[in-house]
This record gives sequence, C-alpha cells and structure tokens, in this order.
Amino acid sequence: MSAVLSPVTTPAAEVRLTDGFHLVLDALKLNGIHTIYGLPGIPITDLTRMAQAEGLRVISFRHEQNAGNAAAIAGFMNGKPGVCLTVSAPGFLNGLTALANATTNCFPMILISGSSEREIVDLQQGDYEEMDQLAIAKPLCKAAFRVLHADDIGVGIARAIRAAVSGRPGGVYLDLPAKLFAQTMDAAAGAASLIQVVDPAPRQIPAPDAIQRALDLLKSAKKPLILLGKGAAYARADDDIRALVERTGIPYLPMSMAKGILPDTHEQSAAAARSYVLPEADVVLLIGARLNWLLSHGKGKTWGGKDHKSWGGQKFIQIDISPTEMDSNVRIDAPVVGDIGSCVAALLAGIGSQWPKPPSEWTSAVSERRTKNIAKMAETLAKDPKPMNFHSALNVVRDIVKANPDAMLVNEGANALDFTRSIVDMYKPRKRLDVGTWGVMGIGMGFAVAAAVESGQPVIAIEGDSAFGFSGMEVETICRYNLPVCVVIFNNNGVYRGTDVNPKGGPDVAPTVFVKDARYEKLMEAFGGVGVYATTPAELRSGMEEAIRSRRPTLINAVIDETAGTESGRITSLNPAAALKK
Ligand code: FYN
Ligand code: ADP
Repeated sequence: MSAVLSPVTTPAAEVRLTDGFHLVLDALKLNGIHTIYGLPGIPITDLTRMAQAEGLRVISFRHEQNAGNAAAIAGFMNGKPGVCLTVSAPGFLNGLTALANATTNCFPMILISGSSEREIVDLQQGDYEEMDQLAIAKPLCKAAFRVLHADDIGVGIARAIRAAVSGRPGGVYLDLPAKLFAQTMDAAAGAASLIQVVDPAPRQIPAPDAIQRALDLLKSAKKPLILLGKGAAYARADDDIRALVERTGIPYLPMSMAKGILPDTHEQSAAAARSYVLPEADVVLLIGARLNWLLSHGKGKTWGGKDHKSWGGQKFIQIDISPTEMDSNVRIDAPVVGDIGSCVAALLAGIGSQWPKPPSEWTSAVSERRTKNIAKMAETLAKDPKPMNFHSALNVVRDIVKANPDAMLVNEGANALDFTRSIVDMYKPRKRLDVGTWGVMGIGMGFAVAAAVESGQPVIAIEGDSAFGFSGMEVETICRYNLPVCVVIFNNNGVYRGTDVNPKGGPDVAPTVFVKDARYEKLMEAFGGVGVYATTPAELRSGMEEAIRSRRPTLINAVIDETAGTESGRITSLNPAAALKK
C-alpha cells in the first residue's frame, strides 16, 4: 500500500507519493514474502514498524545471526527466499555468517541490511557504523546488490529473489543505504516500478542422452546404491523419488537432512549399513548430494580405496542443478544436470515398470547387515544406565518423534548431533533440520523459531549443551512469540564431555568444561516458559509429552553422564591431536 504524504509544493492538489520504506515492503509482499526475520535499529527501525503495520509478520530476534539462520531455514522449508533484515556494519556482519552458511548449504535467503551514507563511507570519513558492506558480502554469497534510488527497488528485490532461488539456491545480499528509505516518488510510478517475478526457479530439463547414459550405467550395476541428499528434500519431488527407489528396488542411503523423504523404517533404507554399502556399491546414484567431506569426497577407505585418497572403484551418476558440481572430487561417469523433479521424472519414464531388480545377493547382504545393526542398536537403547546417557535419553526422543511424525526436529552439537541422527528415525520429508554442510554450531534457536513460525507444528530441538550456548538467548524470542518449541539440552557439563582437567592445576577449568550442574531450564522460566530438570528417561519423557501437548515453550535440562561423549562425536579424526606431548 502506498502512503499519502503531505504535499510539499502543490497545495492546490494533494500529490500521492510513496517512499523507499513502502516500496521495499510492497515489493516483498507482491512476491509472496510475508515474514521478515530481523532485529530493528538504525536505519531500519521504521521499516520493521511499517512492515508490521502493512501486515507482514516481523519476528524480532536478540542477535542477527539467529535471525539469519531463521531466514535461511525458512528458505529451505518453503523453497522461496527467507528474508533477514539487519542494521548496518556490526548487525550486517552478524547476519553475514548465516548468509554464508545458507549459501554453503544451498538454502535460498536474502539478507537485507541498512547501510550508512555512501558519500562518507566511500571517502572513509568515519560515519556511524561505516562499512562497505556490499564489497564484504560479495565473496560470501551467491549475489550482492545495492539500490540507490527508490525507483530501482522493484528491480533490486526481483534480482535478489531470482538469484536466491534459481539454479542452485543460495544467499543473496541486498544493501539498502539509509537515504533510500525516505526518498519519495509518485505513488503510481512507484507501483509500476515493482516486479512480480514470473517463474523465479525455472525447471531445468535434463538432456535425453544424459538420462539414457545414466539408465545404461544403472542397469549394468550389480551392487547399485542411491544416495539422497538435502537437495532431494529441497526439490519436493517426494513421490517420484519414492517411486524411483521402490520401482528399482535399489537400497538407498539418506544424508542427514534427507532423512524422512522416505520413512527411515523403509525396508530399502541402508542407513544402518552405511559403512557396509559405501565401499561395496559399484554404481552410486547421487540425488542432490555433493561428494564433499560428509561423503569422504567419494574416495578413500570409506569407499573401499586403499588409502585416504584412493578411488574405491565405484561409478557415479550424479543428479544436480549445478553443472560445475560434476567431477569436483572424483569422476562422474553419468552427469545428469537439471532440477531434481525433472531429472527423476525422466529417469522414471525410462525405467518403466519392467526394470530388473538388483541381484538378490546384494539386497540380502545389505538387509542382513541392516537387521544386525538395528538389533544391536535396540539392545543398547533398551539399557537404563544411571546416570542417563545419550542412548537412553535418545530412546525417549525416538519414541516421541515416532508418535509425532509431523513435529519438526532441530539438531545441533557434536555427540548430540551424531547420536540423534542415527537413533531418531524420521518419517516425513523436510522435518529434520541440522548443522548441514559446514557442521556449524549456532543454528539451533534460529532454526527452531523459523520451524515453528513456518510450519505451525511443534518443534523439538535436541541440543548439545555447548551448541545451545551460541543462540540460547533466543529462548526469550521463543517465549515472546509463544512458540511451541521444546528445547532439550543434553547436559554433560562441557564441550564433548565435562571431564577434562586443567593440566596445570590452576583455578581455571579446562577449556572444554562448563559450570557443573548448570540449571539451563531456569533460563526458560525467566521468560515465562516451562523449565524441566530431567535426570531420568521417565522425567525426560513426561517433560516432552507435556511440551507437545501444551504447545508451551519448554526447556528440558536433560542431565546425562558427564563421561558420555567422544571428541567431536563421529568426526574425531578431523580434530588434530598433537603428536608431540610437551
Ligand atoms: C545409522 N546407523 C544405525 C542406524 N542408522 N544403526 C542402527 N540403527 C539405525 N537406524 C549406524 C550406521 O550404520 C553407522 O554405523 C553409524 O550408525 C553412524 O551412522 P551415520 O551417522 O549415518 O554415519 P557416520 O559414519 O557418522 O556418517 C559420516 C558423516 C556424519 C560425516 C556423514 O558423521 C556426519 O553427518 N557428521 C556431521 C558431523 C558434524 O557436522 N558435526 C558438527 C561439528 S562437531 P557403521 O555403519 O557401523 O559405521 C564439532 O566438534
Ligand atoms: P547433503 O549435505 O545432504 O549431501 P548437499 O548440500 O551437499 O546435500 O547437496 C545438495 C545439492 O543439491 C547441491 O549440489 C545443489 O546444487 C543440489 N540441488 C539443490 N536443489 C536442487 C534442485 N532443485 N535440483 C537439482 N539439484 C539441486
């Protein structure tokens, strides 16, 4: 809606004017963006007020990084850009970490930051929060734009949206200098300058010969494997992906945020036989998953190679929207470039209904290994050690998620992340949100807020005590918006565990150790939410059940054995240990 501003020079006839503030909001609304995650301050305070007045939902945070993480995951959940709004310089920098993380994870997001006076910034004359934000953002995101004139706002927002969601999704920075907001222009001309983006993420149809090459290779396989990544979850091609898996009969392995595209209890899931299938498979079909560190770069011992850089002998088919992803780590024998929906549909058409199932020696071997590992896990989960440990606590979480398959699960930490990933089954797509490609700490409360706001479903956030600290102040935000978030902190008194000691014996504790028996639940109580102190699985269970039932903001301080946990969880090998001890 345009503002009717007081006429300045033409008292006879009232001139209908609009301004930069309204044009930004009108452009967002025109493109179906109705929620802004941010933190008000100079020069965007009024923009947040006006946004609310114009009917947008404004979710205000206590730190921009958490607002940015919220916007990023909203982008993943919706397939359209999540928007984060920050103040200049330090606020912008705080949001930038989330923008870079969104880009790394291929989440569509737009970081809009106010900035100081260009004339002063560019001459480096020392303005309030002086910083050349555009230049700093550029290398850390997919695209960066600055708008100087009100009549360019429509183009600026349109370009930001297209850059965020088309092709490989990612983060976009939009720089809006303070002077832009108050610029006025004729309201009709302003409305005409806005662009409603048509087909912002166009389908990209794969070439027929690329599909044929992939089908030929897949047909030749004796031990085929399908690997589903979070790109497959993002693509929302759930039915076709399931049909591809089931019609071919090929075992599949979900990456962590791809869990639930098919239910983890699916009989073709090879998740519980990971270390068996990776080195054994002969042809691997990657759908929206990169051969990065999380997949040991497609080579080395994980894949059956002789040493850490040797090829294991697998052939790869890779479906990805980004052509340059191919061959980034090992040779891709059958690249299929296009959007996952179109690529999987084309493969399905070629597969038809007569596709031969993989040799039964392969599928039975996978299934045998899987059954054995699941049985072993069930034995461990059935134990009831005192004090409670990761397994006995996660056994409860596993039951609660099974009973509430629509609930969103947010997960971060080291051991808290790794154990949750393998113990807690997911039943529906895009329900598991975690540390992603960087393995970054600090996404927890930002993701939890957006998960609740965007889905309306209860949110369960399983947090390591260290990971929680990065965004813990947002429990106030959770209470302020009365969001149905149940935070469970696995409290073992430290980073990895709470047992390290200061080798010098001085008054400082070891760098990995926190305050013993910290009462995290009181943080939630301080803002009117529910705090639960749980030392047994039964207490944890009743706390979680009540949180889901009541939908009240809840924080459960789940006290676990302080000796539980290993260095960096499952990635101990990435944490260099000194060979020389002084
Ligand atoms: C998995 N597993 C199971 C099941 N699911 N067993 C029984 N039942 C079920 N349902 C088994 C699986 O076969 C593996 O055993 C093991 O559990 C772990 O499985 P996971 O988690 O899939 O595999 P792994 O080896 O941990 O995967 C490697 C990885 C992962 C790099 C993809 O570790 C990862 O995503 N790490 C992210 C770490 C991170 O970002 N940390 C944050 C920073 S921490 P085996 O087959 O016997 O191996 C800072 O310090
Ligand atoms: P994971 O960490 O689960 O393995 P990655 O983030 O490494 O997943 O990989 C996701 C991949 O999916 C990226 O290479 C990205 O280009 C691709 N991708 C994202 N969306 C689509 C889409 N709609 N169609 C095709 N590829 C996509």
